Amino acid sequence: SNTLVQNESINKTEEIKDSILEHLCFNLGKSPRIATLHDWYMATAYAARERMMRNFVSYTEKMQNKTLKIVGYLSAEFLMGPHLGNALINLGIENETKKAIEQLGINLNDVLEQEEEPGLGNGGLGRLAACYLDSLATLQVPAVGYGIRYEFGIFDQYIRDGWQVEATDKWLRNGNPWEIVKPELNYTVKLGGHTESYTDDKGKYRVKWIPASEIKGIAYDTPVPGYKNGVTGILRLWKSEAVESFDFHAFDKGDYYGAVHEKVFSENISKVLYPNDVSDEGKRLRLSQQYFFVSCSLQNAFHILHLRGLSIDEFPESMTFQLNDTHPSIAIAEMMRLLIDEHQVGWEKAWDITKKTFAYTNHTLLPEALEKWSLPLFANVLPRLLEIIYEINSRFLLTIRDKYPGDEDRVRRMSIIDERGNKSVRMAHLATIGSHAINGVSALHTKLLKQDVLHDFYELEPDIFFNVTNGVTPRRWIKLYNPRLTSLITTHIGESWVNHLETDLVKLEQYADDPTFQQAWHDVKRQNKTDLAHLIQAIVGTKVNPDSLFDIQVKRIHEYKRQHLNVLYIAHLYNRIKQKRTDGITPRTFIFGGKAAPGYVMAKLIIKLINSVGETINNDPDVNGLIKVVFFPDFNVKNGAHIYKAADLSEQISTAGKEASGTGNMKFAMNGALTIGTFDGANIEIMECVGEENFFLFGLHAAEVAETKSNGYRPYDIYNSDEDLKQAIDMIQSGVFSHGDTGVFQPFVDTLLNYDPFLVLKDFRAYAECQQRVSDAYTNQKEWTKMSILNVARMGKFSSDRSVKDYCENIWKVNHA
Ligand code: 26M
Repeated sequence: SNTLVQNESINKTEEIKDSILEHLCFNLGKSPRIATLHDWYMATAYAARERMMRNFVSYTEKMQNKTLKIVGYLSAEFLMGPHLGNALINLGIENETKKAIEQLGINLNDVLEQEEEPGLGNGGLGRLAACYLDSLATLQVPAVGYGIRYEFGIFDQYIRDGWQVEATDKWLRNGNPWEIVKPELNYTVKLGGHTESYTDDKGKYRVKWIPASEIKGIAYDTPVPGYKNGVTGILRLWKSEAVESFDFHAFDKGDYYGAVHEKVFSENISKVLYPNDVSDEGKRLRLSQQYFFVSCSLQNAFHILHLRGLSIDEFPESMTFQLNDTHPSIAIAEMMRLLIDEHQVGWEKAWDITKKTFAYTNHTLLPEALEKWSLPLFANVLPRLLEIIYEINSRFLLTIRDKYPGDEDRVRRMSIIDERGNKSVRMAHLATIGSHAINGVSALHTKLLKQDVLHDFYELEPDIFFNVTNGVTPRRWIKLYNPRLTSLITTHIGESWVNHLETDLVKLEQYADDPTFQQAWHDVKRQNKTDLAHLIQAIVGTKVNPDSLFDIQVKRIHEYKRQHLNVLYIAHLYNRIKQKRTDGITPRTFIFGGKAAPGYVMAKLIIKLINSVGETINNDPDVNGLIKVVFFPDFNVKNGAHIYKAADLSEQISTAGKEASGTGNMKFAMNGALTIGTFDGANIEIMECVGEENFFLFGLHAAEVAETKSNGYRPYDIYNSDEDLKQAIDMIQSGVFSHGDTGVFQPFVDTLLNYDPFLVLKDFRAYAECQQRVSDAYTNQKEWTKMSILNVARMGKFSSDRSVKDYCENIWKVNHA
């Protein structure tokens, strides 16, 4: 049978080679002799896509089955990462494709390197959506991911003179072989204008929306392969275009420029991803984007309902929608509009259907991140939807007044409309009131959600609150991006762990004390670090030592994530080195990566600070390479391939209560990094799983953070009472890292000393002490390796397969494999 398997593999290799050559000729019009590496990438991508499409067609067919509930995952972001490597893994053809490509005289890694990733997301929230699509397909859940086909994704980051510089992400410039445009799948979306009431032929009061403009959304489908199961799911992204009729109207009047203007306006809607991952600027175009993709998606859902031969009443059994944060929450009002205005359903029944259909995931507690739209703006862009929201609100507030007579303060707190100051629409309230399930993304986050941000709603309906702790896909984050570790694990426990992480990875525990296994484990990490060291040398030009401790913090730059706490510790170490107090300092390489929102001045200053500290330390002969500091530019999914697998230490040091979950923390730990982290988000659950003795925990609890602040926190007092901290801050202020310039980091120092909103100073001492424990632990390499093995063995819970099963069982009530 072994030869049979071998023959099969040889046949497959031949088949793939033929397919690549065919696509090279017929789709790219090239012969192998003149084909560029990019041509080979395109041809290989088409060959992989072809294999997925067979499954895609049969799966789409299966979705016509009326009795299967389809999950619609509504998200303004899908941060998919490069497709090709992942497709080969999930199709189970990575070895054969490597051979096929080699036989054509090309190296597969060079081909993979050609792919420009679709960066259609900012960070955690967008990447979570991508991991969930992988798990949905792997668990054979009928699902569609609905979003926006941004022409420009998250900006490319460059570093010039230490500062972040942004460049447009032209990801479509060389074509996108993964999408299939469906011009016949298009819907019209109204914007602006006003409403008019009228009486219909049955004498009923009705409302008509007369829009100022109309745009068309076109479906672009990307197949999403399940892991070796013959299933292909769908990512359906909408691109905006002009409605032809508007062009004709302008042409009739002989207004050529007017017609073109219409086209430009329409195409603007899906032009660019907003690069903010926290603070909301309340921009008209952003609201239009949200409404645009939600309206297209819901109209598509009604279309599918019709194709399946089902009635409107059967909507909730036919489809369920998950709202990925409030960005798509206008869907609640749009669903009501479609039911009432377009399908003549009465209010009560429409509301019943809507509530049964939607569920809402909250991803943040930060007040500046809770979406609010100014009332005048909302009325101007979506007049009919605002009327519907008013009606939802007034009916809802009636039930509140009924349940809590005389409690007008509660009514004000719970209202969808914030009446204080400039009136606004609170999207989290709309999402909560219109959903049958609300969830947070880690145990702590859900607890705080119930306690603070949505407390009144929790009191009203405690049973509709759930926790679903986030997870990440082991296919991409271990098997694809850490092949050495994958083969070591698979040699010892077989390969079932790839789609049964929760039950099977734990089999590694038996090898934790095995010296041969420990050596092999250590060698894998060492080789991964060497790879990263070469990449850093090539990209940044800094030479780093693979035998030093690789201490990595990669994530969006934000004050609540406290990259500057890390920097203060580095400044402190430098100070010790300059004072010849080097005892206890373990050789370390500090690696940072992450983008700052273009308008977030403090985040950009933190990037400059990291680079300045790095320049000073890396070039100081007194340091003699004992510590190094590197800023890895343009952190994204593609670069993540080289970073997570090379980490010894994962920095998860947000102010307790601020990081809803974190998912990078999971990617690091399941690739053998130990974590230095606060009592925040999923860190707590990771620590519970891997064991306190295998985790470096420090700092305040969420409750202590709140307490410290309410007691009148004075950061200046801490600065004055901690000599190490004082010296670290003074160095930054006095220009040690800025060629004597005392002005550049002044805003940074001022904020810390006078406000320090995220308690950096308060946690500094605990952090420094914890970092010393890390350094001491790293000197015992055998013990460290054992802790690393146990971390990986016990991370099974954090597979996105487990998260998606939780959603299926508790929220969507759908079956899964
Ligand atoms: C809002 C308004 C305008 C423009 C952009 C936004 C916006 C975009 C993305 C706001 C927030 C966005 O994402 C927030 C996010 O990524 N949250 C993270 O979600 C992860 C997945 O649940 C969690 O692991 C992180 O803790 C949480 O910060």
